[in-house]
Amino acid sequence: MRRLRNLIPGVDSDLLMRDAARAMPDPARRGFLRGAASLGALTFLTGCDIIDGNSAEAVLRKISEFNDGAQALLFRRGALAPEYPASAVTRPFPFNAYYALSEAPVLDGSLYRFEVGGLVDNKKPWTLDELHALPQVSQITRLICVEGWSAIGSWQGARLSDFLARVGADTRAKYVWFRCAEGYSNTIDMATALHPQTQMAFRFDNEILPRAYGFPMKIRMPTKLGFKNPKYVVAMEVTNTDKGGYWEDQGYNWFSGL
Ligand SMILES: Nc1nc2c(c(=O)[nH]1)N[C@H]1C(S)=C(S)[C@@H](COP(=O)(O)O)O[C@H]1N2
Ligand SMILES: [Mo]
Repeated sequence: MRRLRNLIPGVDSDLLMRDAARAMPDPARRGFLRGAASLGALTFLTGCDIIDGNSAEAVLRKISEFNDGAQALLFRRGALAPEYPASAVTRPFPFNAYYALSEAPVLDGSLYRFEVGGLVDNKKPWTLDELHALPQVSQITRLICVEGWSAIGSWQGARLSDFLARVGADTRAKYVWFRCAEGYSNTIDMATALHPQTQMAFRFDNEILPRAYGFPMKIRMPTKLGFKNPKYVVAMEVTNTDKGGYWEDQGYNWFSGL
């Protein structure tokens, strides 16, 4: 049995697998963790031969292929993603998008207005100063990208659940949709939107969010894969219609998390 070690240079594969295992059905997860998170165990549990797929990407893809319905059943409000000490933060933290950093959107913070729409009482747009004045929380969590890497980052911002309460969102609605400056988008389920670790992040490592990581706002949800975490977010809509998203529309597993 080949151990999932050193698949991604600099990343502790055991920790990565433990995080990833959270997306599995419970008996499978326990068996998987008991089996010391080996690639052989994952092959056994998923019934797929991924031993030749010699990369974390293949493993993560297998996990994300669990169908959305099965994953939704697994979701337990309050199941938290692991948090880490400040010393564990990956430096430099990677930039990732479907384009190079030189093409990343450049937003003017003073002109920025966060648009709020759909099933909410108050559709007033928010300035950045208003958003920064919301109660702030901090998290040091792992971002896992389906492309086969993961990194631990430190984000500060407002709980999305607090914001949804403040704008009078109908939290019986099924989804929250986000639109980004360059056209990227995402739909998440309401349970994830209300999750205590789902954050409107305005800072990375206690500094204003750099352009690379989504200035002025990234929606950070450590219970979901990296692509479900939109950067350069300019609008939000509370809705009962699944409006899809950039990667979801290209066939990526919609739920992609726990
Ligand atoms: N607006 C926008 N958000 C995005 C993306 C993007 O291309 N555009 N890429 C996603 C993907 S695939 C990942 S892994 C993370 C990467 O975040 P990072 O650059 O802070 O590491 O952002 C996600 N959010
Ligand atoms: Mo990603």
